[in-house]
Amino acid sequence: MAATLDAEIADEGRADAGQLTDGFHLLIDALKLNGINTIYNVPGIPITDLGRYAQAQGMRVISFRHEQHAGYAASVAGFLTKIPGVCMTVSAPGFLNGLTAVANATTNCWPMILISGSSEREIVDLAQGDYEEMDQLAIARPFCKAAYRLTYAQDIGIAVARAIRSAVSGRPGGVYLDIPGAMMGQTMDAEEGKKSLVKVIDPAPRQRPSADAIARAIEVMKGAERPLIVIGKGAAYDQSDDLVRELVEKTGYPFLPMSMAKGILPDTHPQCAAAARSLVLKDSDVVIMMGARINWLLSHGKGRQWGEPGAKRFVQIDIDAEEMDSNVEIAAPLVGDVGSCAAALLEAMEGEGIAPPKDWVDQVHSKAETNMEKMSARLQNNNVPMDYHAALGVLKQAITDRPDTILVNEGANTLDMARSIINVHKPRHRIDVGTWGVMGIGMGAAIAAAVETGKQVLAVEGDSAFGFCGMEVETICRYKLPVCIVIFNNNGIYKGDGENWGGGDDPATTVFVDDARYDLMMEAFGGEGAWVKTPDELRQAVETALASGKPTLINAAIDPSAGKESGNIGNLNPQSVVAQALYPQASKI
Ligand code: OXT
Ligand code: ADP
Ligand code: MG
Repeated sequence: MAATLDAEIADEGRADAGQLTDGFHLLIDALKLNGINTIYNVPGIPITDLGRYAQAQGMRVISFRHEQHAGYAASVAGFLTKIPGVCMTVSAPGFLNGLTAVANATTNCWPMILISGSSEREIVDLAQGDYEEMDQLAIARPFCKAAYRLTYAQDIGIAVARAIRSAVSGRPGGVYLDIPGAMMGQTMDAEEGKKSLVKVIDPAPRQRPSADAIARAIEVMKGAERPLIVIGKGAAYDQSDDLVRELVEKTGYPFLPMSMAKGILPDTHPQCAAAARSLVLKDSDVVIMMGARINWLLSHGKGRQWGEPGAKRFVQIDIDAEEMDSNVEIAAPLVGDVGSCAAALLEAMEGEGIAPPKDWVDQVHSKAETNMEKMSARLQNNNVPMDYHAALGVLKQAITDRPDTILVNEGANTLDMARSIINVHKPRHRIDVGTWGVMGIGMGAAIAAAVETGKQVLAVEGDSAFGFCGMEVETICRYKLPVCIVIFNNNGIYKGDGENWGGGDDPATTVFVDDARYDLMMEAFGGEGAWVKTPDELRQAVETALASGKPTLINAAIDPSAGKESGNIGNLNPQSVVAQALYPQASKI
């Protein structure tokens, strides 16, 4: 509903102007018209009132303590719902804080819109030193999929429509919308304003692959002796869960879920090859990529991990044609959305006798079983201080008991071990550091997951990872969100037992204060805190938290020596023979 300003207009002697609306309300109306009902924001000049008015007009406005986390929340909302999440910030510093999240959203192919207030254009363009002066539009451009600036309130409808379509169509990404403060105060006739709004029809049209492309893919699949399907978070985003499942089951191929694709088919599915990762990557001969890039997370499709160079044939399903051949030759590119491609493949497979040889399936199954048995024994340990396995064994069971819980996960060891240990049972029920491996996404992700789905969230956080976003526990308490945070507190980054290699009094660069009481942070804001040192204590605390739905922070003491440098990706740290000669400690890492 466009707000009417009769009273104010009358006061100002402008009653003859009729019923007016303004930039503030047109923006709110344009978002609502397009099904965007939540804003993740940090208030301040010039958008404080915009937040108030949005709340007054029935939108949910979640105010954060820092824009980066509001931005991460918006991006995760986009991932979970396919509707761009909106983050709203003030100018210059607030905008820059939010920009990290837009860049991260674009990198992850998640739709979000960053809306930032900006200062007087004339003053900014002449660099005359306005309040929070910055040429935000120019700065935003390289970090997003599209960037737009509004000058006139009458263009709000079109600008919002453009922002939404840019964010969700084709490969989704982050969009920046610059709203100069002066524009928000512009008024126009309410009826005209209403007519200027645009409802975006079919913002992300289904993209069907061509029949030729499907036939080519079927030919490749027919020749497969050791096939594999790799499922990525593009497939999770697509929400064609039933079609993906049907394709996997009808082909009978082993499947490897990338971390945020876990749960499209449950990790406990008999065809899941997560526990035979090395084997399937190395020995497969045909690999079907579904919404997953062949980037660093898959060693670019090359190297020892992938076996004999050039021996594999790839079928790749991706919404973005430019993704094809980015790292390796794609024998059968399928440009389209995951659902349409899966449906077309299913249809074309009929009667083609596509099935994997039994010995390949048996081999993968037996490797996975062996790895899972080995793992299972380690999860039972009762060591004090706890190691990662003991603590994660408890959390694995908690999620098995409550599979509707959304798992958020960040850290290095905390991330890598939780990924392989905690089974995910439902689509889009695992949110983590994504393509950039970014630390600090945890609280924004947890808040968005709780707000967008209403479900219980379990955030499993390294103590360093949590430190990037810890102040948002106040936000969690303020909005009374069902979020249970478990901090794996090993007193540091990767490990808590590092030494200062110069021998001075300062602590090592990677260690934190011993036994930090993160649980008291949660208590400070009225939530529940627990400091646990054994698997039994952890089990009890998690059970209480998940049963109550109350904001809870469980500070779980983990052996400071239990982790590995950089978790599973230590190989990415640069090496130098000079450094190895200088520092004997280097070899111990
Ligand atoms: O097949 P094999 O035999 O190979 O075995 C594999 C699987 O088959 C098997 N497996 C299983 N076995 C049994 N049962 C089951 N169910 C099962 N499932 C799997 O297990 C192995 C391994 O399988 P996995 O995990 O699938 O495979 P792998 O080889 O690990 O996969 C490769 C990758 C690359 C796909 C995978 O490792 C991956 O996804 N990695 C993501 C890594 C990542 O993104 N890390 C985060 C960044 S690290 C670093 O940059 C950090 N920083 C710097 C920083 C960052 N990032 N951001 C910002 C803004 N500033 C700074 C910082 C500060 S981490 C960090 C903080 C760390 O400290 P914390 O305190 O937070 O955390 P702690 O480390 O805990 O202290
Ligand atoms: P992961 O990290 O899980 O391997 P990536 O983020 O690397 O996944 O890859 C996701 C891919 O999915 C991107 O290349 C993106 O273009 C693609 N994608 C996004 N949405 C869709 C969709 N609806 N259908 C098909 N592909 C999609
Ligand atoms: Mg740590």
